[in-house]
Amino acid sequence: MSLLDRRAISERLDTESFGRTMYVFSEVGSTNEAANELASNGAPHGTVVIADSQTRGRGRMGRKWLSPPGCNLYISVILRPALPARDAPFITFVASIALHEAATGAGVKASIKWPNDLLAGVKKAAGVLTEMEVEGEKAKYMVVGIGVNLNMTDKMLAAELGEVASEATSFLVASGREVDREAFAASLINQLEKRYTEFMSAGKGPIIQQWTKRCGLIGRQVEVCEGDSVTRGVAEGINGAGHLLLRKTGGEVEEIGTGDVAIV
Ligand code: BT5
Repeated sequence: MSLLDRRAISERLDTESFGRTMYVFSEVGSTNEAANELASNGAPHGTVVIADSQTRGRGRMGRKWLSPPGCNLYISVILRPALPARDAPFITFVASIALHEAATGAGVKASIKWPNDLLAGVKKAAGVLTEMEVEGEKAKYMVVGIGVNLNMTDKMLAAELGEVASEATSFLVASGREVDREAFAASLINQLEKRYTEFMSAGKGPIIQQWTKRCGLIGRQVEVCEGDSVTRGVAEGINGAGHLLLRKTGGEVEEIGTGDVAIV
């Protein structure tokens, strides 16, 4: 089973701060958990935590991110942006754009699904989880975590992901090509710094534009589930709060703050 080679990642970085401090583990509970701990102990902006496998990989709202060894990428980056806490969704969008670019570079036709998924075809190949420590109304630090299924075969997806397998895919299954994990990790880190820097200097407008271009939901009839509530409408985009805009049959536009989206 191949572990990740830290040097093979480092030598491909063209960043200023992202990945300049980098931890590569064979196994952790969760890279987000490790990064949060490092951040609370003062780790610098741009610190990267990568693991070959996770035993407690997490998704949103207490869900699990299944994280077998030897095939995928689990990565978290510590950010210390001067940002209001309410703008955290935009860090997820920045990461999704970076992920989409890195996927395209790896020969995978991908699309973004609000709020935090990357699809290859119609199935989920990656997810983003942004967490933060808040101080007053500002983020003291943020941790953006990304899990990407890279080299899982159909057989591995079925064996490792159980009931989730039918909704999940990997870059290998989607493109037929094996991905060099270290090269992909470096390309993702490079993209993350580039997109993050653009966001911090140019603001939300360009991010909304770039995200919308890569989103596979726009113009489609979708259903958003949040607890017991289901909202249907045509996805039109996102607004400055990071909410999904749905045009309902009556013509009015509803803003959705959280939920899981399905194309219907
Ligand atoms: C996410 O949550 O999609 C965010 C996943 C973030 C994972 C990364 S890995 C590095 C870092 N460290 C962590 O501990 N986490 C981050 P959500 O939208 O809530 O989706 C979670 C759902 O995706 C689960 O409930 C499953 O249905 C599905 N799922 C779980 N593991 C999967 C996998 N490996 N591939 C595809 N789908 C999966």
